[in-house]
Amino acid sequence: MIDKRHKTLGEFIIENQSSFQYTSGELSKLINALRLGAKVVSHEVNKAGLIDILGAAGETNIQGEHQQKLDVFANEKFIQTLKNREIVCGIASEEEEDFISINSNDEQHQNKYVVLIDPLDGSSNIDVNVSVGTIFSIYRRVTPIGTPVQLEDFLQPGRNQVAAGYIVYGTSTILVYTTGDGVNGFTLNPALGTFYLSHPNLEYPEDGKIYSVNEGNYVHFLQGVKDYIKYCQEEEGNRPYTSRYIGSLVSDFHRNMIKGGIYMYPKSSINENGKLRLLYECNPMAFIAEQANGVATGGRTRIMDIEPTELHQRVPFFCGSKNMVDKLKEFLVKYH
Ligand code: AHM
Ligand code: MG
Repeated sequence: MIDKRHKTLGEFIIENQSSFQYTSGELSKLINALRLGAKVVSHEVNKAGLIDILGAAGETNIQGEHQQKLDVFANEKFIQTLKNREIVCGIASEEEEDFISINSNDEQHQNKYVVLIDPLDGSSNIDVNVSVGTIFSIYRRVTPIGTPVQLEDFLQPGRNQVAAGYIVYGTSTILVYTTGDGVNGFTLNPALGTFYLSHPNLEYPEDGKIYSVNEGNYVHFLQGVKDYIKYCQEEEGNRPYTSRYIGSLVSDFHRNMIKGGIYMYPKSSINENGKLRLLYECNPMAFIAEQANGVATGGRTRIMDIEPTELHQRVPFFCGSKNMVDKLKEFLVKYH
């Protein structure tokens, strides 16, 4: 039975529409479209284990197409959903080399938002049944409404974001988002296809006990990061911390936000800018983190203050409970 106290995402969006700064209903429609995309992708991700079996049997889907890789599927579904609903003027995706301008007729040019999306992050985890996720970020265009979008509409610093969110396809599917007024999480009831408000006002604990980093890269890290990792492992006070690393940013982030922790993808001697993408991964996560009383930094600079120079730019990323990130920064400034 459905608990009457739990609002649906649809109800929540309508109730909160008036709190958006420049409300016209457009942003609500846009979040609704992402909600729909999330349900379609969630359904497909849950069938992922069967794809090999279906593929082996030479099965094709309803449109007569062969089974696709899930990241390609997710990319197409989100783009299609946003295009069909005619609510954005441009989309940039981690899966696409260039941005997409939605300009098939004049009316569509009237839309003022652009969406940047990582349709299926952590997709190397799919084959082994580990959680993956979608990350999205929404900006108001900076070029005039009614004209085709330009690169500068996408290359905006993260502090300009109007909304950002992620979907974790985990033991349940959870959609978490912010419009700059706190962070809320909604869990999908797959039987009904409805998201319910399950995590209102999500906030990082100020301190935590979890550190998440790919320690296989330890020898390549800068000395400040190495020292901080050693600090996490020392026996003193509430340390040693627990090490947890799934290798799916959304899942590692989601757990750390709820339990208290720090996520790190530093630069190294083999990846001079780290691995994560500023526009599709770091900025949206940073916006959510800050809205949840957490901190997100590239080391010295606040993630959301970095001026982007290219669509697929990578940056080092450190994010989590305030006290933990502050401590890490103390180690970083000693050397760099
Ligand atoms: P992807 O966009 O190619 O999926 O890569 C991003 C993922 C993140 O989800 C995850 O935190 C990170 O890559 C893991 O990288 P690594 O395997 O180097 O630790
Ligand atoms: Mg990614």
